[in-house]
Amino acid sequence: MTAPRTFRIAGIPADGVGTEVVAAGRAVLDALAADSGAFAFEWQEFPWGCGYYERTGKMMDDDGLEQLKDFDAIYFGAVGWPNVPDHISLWGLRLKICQNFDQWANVRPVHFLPGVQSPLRKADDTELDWVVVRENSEGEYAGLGGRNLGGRGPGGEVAVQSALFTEVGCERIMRFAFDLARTRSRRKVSSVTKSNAQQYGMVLWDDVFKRVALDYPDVETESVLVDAMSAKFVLKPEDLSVVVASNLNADILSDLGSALAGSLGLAASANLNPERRFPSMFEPVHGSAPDIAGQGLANPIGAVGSAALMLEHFGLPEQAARLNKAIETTTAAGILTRDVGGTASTEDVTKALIDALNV
Ligand code: GGG
Repeated sequence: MTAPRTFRIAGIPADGVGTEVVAAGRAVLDALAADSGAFAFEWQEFPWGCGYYERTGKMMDDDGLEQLKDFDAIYFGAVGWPNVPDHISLWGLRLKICQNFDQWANVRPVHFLPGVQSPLRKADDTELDWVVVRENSEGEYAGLGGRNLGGRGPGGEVAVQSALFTEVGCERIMRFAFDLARTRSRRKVSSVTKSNAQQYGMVLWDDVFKRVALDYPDVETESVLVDAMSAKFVLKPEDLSVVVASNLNADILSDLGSALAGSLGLAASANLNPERRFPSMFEPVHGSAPDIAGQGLANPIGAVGSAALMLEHFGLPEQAARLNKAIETTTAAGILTRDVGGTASTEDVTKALIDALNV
């Protein structure tokens, strides 16, 4: 008998409901692995986050990236808590990992689930399913800028926040989006900018998009301004397949997409380093949700869907499909947390997902 293939996973639950959903995801993944007998997970959990910051003044260890770099993947919860300014917690953990590990492709599927009511009436009788591809390394999140002139006294300070667009950064995320479109039934990429107002970086984005599109004549394209795309998400979502956008625009659009699918609690994501020079990171789209944290109310489906994306990354598409099917079986049976209109706890949904693995 061959030994099961073991994947070493770094767990970083971090803050708030992150702890609850990572525990749920681990339980479901371990159940799947035990049942398959073909693979196993070796977990190491890291205590980083806002609680760690309170004790040490740091969101993660100074050599944290060194500690993470040889894992097969990172399974992340959520970052942010009222005791730490949000820009400190985000830059000290999630963005530190994404940027230093060059996880430049953030894949955020917008998936409509049976038994979950969408606020869109159209969703009742229209097949809706699209993916937001977020440029995850530069754009508005390049971290370039500064504050100065505080010496002028109250009201005199200035701040500059610059967005960075490079041809390399634009081209790689666009090729990723086109390659993804080729795997889908609707071969279409929608590129999103605000290039009428932002005439440098986003016009470069548009130029690169036109150039890259020439290499994919079999893929339909459109370029849409972000304001118009927000309206399209609501009014004509059946026309979407792959939506590629800059860091900030895609972050906002993917939250809109998950809300349209019923709840942010359902949305999965993968922060990929496609070259595999570094581990990729899998996390639910939602944040730490301080209002419901610690009460057993968190929806674990975003975290479990992210685990499915991790299995795909490991080259286990059948196992990923099993997880996704378990999610559909659970929601179709009406086992739903409060954010999607149910009364089930995090634990109830986790147990239902494990039971559904073999349905
Ligand atoms: N699991 C996602 C998460 O923790 N998000 C926290 C957050 O505020 N993210 C903002 C961003 O990454 O743009």
